[in-house]
Amino acid sequence: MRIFSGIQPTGRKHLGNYIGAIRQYVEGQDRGDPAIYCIVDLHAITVPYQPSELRRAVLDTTAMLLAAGLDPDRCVLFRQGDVHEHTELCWLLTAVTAHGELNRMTQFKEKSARQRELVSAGLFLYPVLQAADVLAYRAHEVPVGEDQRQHVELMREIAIRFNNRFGETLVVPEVRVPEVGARIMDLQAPTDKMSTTASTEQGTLYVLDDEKAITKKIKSAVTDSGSEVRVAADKPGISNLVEVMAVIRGVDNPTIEREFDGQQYGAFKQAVAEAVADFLRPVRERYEELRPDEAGLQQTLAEGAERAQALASATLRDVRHAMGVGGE
Ligand code: AQP
Repeated sequence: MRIFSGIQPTGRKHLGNYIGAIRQYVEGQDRGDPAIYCIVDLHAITVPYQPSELRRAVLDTTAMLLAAGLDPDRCVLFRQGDVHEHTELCWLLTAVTAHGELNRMTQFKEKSARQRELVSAGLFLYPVLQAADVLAYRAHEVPVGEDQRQHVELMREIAIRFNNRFGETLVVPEVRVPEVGARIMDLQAPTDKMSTTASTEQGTLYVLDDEKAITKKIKSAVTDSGSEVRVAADKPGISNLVEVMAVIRGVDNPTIEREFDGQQYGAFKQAVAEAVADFLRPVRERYEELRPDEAGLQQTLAEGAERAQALASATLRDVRHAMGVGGE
């Protein structure tokens, strides 16, 4: 079982990224043959950014993933921009990607609507590069949060269309979305997902937030005017906190509802704040130990890129051959 997933190089990963994706990456190391994780700097350039900041953010994210439990001896961890096969395959896959499909992508619609400066062609092609990331490794499984489900469906379409047009070459991957915690919501706008680019500071719990910040944000989380700790469509704020608590405790939502039955929101929020702080503290502490060793982080990424390239270049050879591109 080959596993692949990518994560954007934003140093400030939030609880949604951690619960929806990073937790699954760590677990995937035991099942993946191999589990391959990529820090997607090429995706990060599709919106306005600073080059020096991007390099720093890649190291931040590398340290974060290692702090969360990724072990370079048990997975392949690398930077997308170090393996040129991703961009080449992206271009080749545009031949079997419909313009209309890209136009229907929710993330493109939302991000382009928010974009004040140039809406780049890269933002439009973002899902094709994502398809290339996964298909280059012939991955069977893609662990992501709920917001990425549509992109994995598209890459499946692309792989199927490629195989139909050029012969059986690519593996059609399956999405893996966690049962609980696939969509952690913004604390201040609990009908929207917690997001790096769209949420406010107060609405976002960062993995590196200290106990004080965590408590403040959770205590001021938007909730309804009722008093029952219960998951319900008309209680998005409380439902979100129940779900966070359930993930941290490793139980289902009804177990949390029973535990806090009859308690006030204030007491429940206090308990969630303590649980989140305890959950994230070891990651923050480990991050602080690992982040200063920039040479070590670069070395980890370089070794990962070498292993990744060996796998991706074999796929590229087959794809180019099947498509009749380049010399024999
Ligand atoms: N709120 C969320 N709940 C659960 N999972 C989430 N993910 C993102 N938000 C939530 C998952 O985190 C992984 C890495 O995401 P990413 O940083 O590469 O970018 P993203 O998916 O675009 O989400 P962000 O970080 O919030 O950024 P923006 O603001 O750009 O949307 C993915 O597997 C994602 O599903």
